[in-house]
Amino acid sequence: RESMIQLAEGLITGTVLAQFDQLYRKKPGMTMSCAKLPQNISKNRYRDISPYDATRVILKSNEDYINANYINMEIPSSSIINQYIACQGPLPNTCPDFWQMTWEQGSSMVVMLTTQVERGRVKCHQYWPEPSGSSSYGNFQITCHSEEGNPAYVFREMTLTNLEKEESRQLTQIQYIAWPDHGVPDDSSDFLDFVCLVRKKRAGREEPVVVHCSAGIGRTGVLITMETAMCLIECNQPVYPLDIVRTMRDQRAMMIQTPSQYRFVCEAILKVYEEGFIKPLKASLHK
Ligand code: PTR
Ligand code: PTR
Repeated sequence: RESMIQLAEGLITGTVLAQFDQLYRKKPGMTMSCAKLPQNISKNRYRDISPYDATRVILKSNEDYINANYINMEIPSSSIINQYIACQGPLPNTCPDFWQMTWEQGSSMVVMLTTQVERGRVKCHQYWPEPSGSSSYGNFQITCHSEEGNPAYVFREMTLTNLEKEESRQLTQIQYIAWPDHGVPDDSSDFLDFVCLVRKKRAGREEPVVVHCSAGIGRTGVLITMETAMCLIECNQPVYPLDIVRTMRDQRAMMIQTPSQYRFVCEAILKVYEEGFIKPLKASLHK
């Protein structure tokens, strides 16, 4: 409760945003040299967004590079550690790598926070086939069985097949579509419902949830912050959003891109706290 009062006051006085502005974007001492190797340059969507070497996801092949980091968020005084892989939106030439990573890490859930094209610019390659279609990406075949949703988000159920091993797994992809990059979601209630759904779908899955937007820092950072804050509130732990951002940035640089994204998530945290979970509960009953 104290942490919430502190947060509400900080939002009014502006100290919350000032602290965010002062926080390091990259953790001092962390290197990112693998991203800059000549053979890896074409695997980065943005020249200025690279994964730390220490926490990057390593593919189990000779060409082991992908622009992705593990992010583990521990909830104190509980046994919960929410595991994520934060990555960039796949490029045409990195779709096989993306599916290889998803397979090797055992992930069965992908959260996508961008549309393929925004304001005329390509933000992410469509790395899955159309509903009831099938496509191959390197050693992996993806079949999309269903696509359903509402104006804010879309669910897709897919089968991921490792062609070499002749093994298959089910995978759920949830795409939030009402969120431009560098911006904030159009509606915080829709966004909170979405985060609740992610939490509900995550239940019982130990493996990391793959989260991506276009660069894999701004919107991805907001989602991880929100889910972490919801868990903390449920476990009766104090919520210090700046600590959450720091913990994320210690594992992937630049998580949460703009002050307005930080303000948005802080306000959403207060809203969840004030509404005392009525909304999340309703959303899960509704489903
Ligand atoms: N160099 C790009 C830019 O600043 O526009 C990198 C970038 C792109 C950074 C998108 C963040 C972006 O948003 P998100 O991480 O939410 O996709
Ligand atoms: N019922 C949800 C809500 O409005 O909060 C929205 C929702 C939409 C939930 C689609 C699940 C959906 O996918 P599926 O029908 O595949 O479970």
